[in-house]
Amino acid sequence: MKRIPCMEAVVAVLESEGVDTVFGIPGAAILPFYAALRGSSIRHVTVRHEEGGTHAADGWARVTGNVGVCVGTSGPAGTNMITGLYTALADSIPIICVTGQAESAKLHQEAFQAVDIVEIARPVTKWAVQLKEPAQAPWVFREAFRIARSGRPGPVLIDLPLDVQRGTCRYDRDLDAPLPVEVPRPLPKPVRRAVDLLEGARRPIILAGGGVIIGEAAEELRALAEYLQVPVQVTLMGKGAFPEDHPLFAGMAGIQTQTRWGNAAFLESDLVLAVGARFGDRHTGDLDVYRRGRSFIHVDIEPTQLGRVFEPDLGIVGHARPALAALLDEARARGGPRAPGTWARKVAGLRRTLNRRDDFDDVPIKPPRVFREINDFFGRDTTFVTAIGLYQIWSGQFQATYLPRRYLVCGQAGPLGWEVPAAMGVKCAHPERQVVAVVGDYSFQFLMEEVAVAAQHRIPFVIIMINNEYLGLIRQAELPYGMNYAVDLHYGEGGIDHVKAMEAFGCPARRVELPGDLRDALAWASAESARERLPVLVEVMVEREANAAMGPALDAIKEYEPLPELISADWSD
Ligand SMILES: Cc1ncc(C[n+]2csc(CCOP(=O)(O)OP(=O)(O)O)c2C)c(N)n1
Ligand SMILES: [Mg+2]
Repeated sequence: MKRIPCMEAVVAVLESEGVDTVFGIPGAAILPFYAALRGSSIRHVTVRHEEGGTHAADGWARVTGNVGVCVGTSGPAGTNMITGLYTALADSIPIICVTGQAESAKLHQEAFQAVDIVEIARPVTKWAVQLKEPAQAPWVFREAFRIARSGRPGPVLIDLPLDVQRGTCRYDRDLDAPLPVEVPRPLPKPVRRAVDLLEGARRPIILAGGGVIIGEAAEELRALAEYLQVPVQVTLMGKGAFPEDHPLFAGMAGIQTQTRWGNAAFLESDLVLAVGARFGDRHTGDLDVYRRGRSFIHVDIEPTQLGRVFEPDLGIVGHARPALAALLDEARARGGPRAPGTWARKVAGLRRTLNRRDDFDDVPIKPPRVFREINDFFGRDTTFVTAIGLYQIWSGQFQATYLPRRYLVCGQAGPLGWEVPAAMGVKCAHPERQVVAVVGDYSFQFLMEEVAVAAQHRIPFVIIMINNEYLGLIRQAELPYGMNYAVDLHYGEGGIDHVKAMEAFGCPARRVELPGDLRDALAWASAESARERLPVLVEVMVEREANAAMGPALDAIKEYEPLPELISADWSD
């Protein structure tokens, strides 16, 4: 077998694993890898910060379902990747970070930019490993892809000392292929028990988490819900697992990203079938309220997730797709499809009556109005990207999503700045899709340097900024402390002029202050970004101290805006 530079074998593995784009920054300690990359079919996008590279790889992975790759040199490049690794671990996103490293013999000598990145990355990865032998190079990478994809997906870090990178190995790409990934099927007995419970419940709901999207199980979810006429809720990470205009859609329960009717429906339910959901604290709020009066079936691919937050009445280990399919098969074996009953009608009634207003005409603009315009203007196929802040909470409450992998949010870790690089990763994966990043003023400033990358590589997307010139979420969190401290970003005429900042990157931007101008601005940004092939910003100046509806428990959400008048409804048969 031919002997080749081991980094060429590694790049051949990347190609065969379906990687067409990598995000990174070269440095002296990773140049043998870059030398191999240069001769490959893979596109390298030079980011402006390694954290941006990890989030771009993460965005690419969230929409392709494949493993995203980020590359950097030794020392600070790897430490800059830690937030991205943590984000990917928290949200079960498969990415591989590749770091250069000083020569093996120098690692104990405080060499320039030699840091023990494997130890630093260990708690935020599924596997962190240093390559020791050139002969292992292709196999360590194959295993990294297998680990990143299997079970609950997640990140891997591979550290490459310079001397090992320079080595050779025997490798023939024609004799090699990706390693198989197991798709665990549920056992028949707990599936039968679950259907017993579903049939016995009077007011069941299915709770779809991010696992339904990652597991490509949206079709199976819909078929099961329709067959048994069980209303479906989604978590924030599950947004898109079920079309929000479906008659069985039951909204979102939660203490932040929730709908009023979602919480009401959840509190009325007597059984929750949770699939690929982890009972995150921003979803459950106070666990006594969350659990009281209902039983839980918890389906998860990762056995150690069962019982982690609270003990379910029934736990089922399995991949979301075969698990939902098995539940449907079992339901079918027991009888024909159900007709919509009182419970499904009641949920539909809650939806009509218990909502929130988004039709405000106020100046300054009230944030819900922005999301009304976003829902009206953008098509169902649009991919939205958002991170963390009040703007994310309004987005979760007001934005409608219809398809899987169209609503991307860094739900658990919530690193500010995630949107711009993640949107870039999405657009690299799907150049034909309309991509929209919804950002806060502060979050945008976190990694705004990545706009330069999109401008250089002509990666177009729309950025909609909800600008309150505040660390708004933290300002609201400070209310119970009676303070407004260290959160105000306002200075001069209106803080940073983001329009000018975008223009400095060579990108178009527009500022909107009146609600009536929103639609035009969105249409302009959408057309302009497609025409110029550039990121385009719409900066929306909103009411500075507007608050989002939140609370400590599902039954204790504080509303800050006037609610729609209650329409009386007759839910009876
Ligand atoms: C890296 C990081 N640092 C700090 C925080 C804490 N944090 C959460 S939201 C927020 C303020 C966000 O402000 P902005 O982006 O303007 O959104 P807003 O809440 O005003 O809508 C901060 C500081 C965080 N989530 N991530
Ligand atoms: Mg803000």
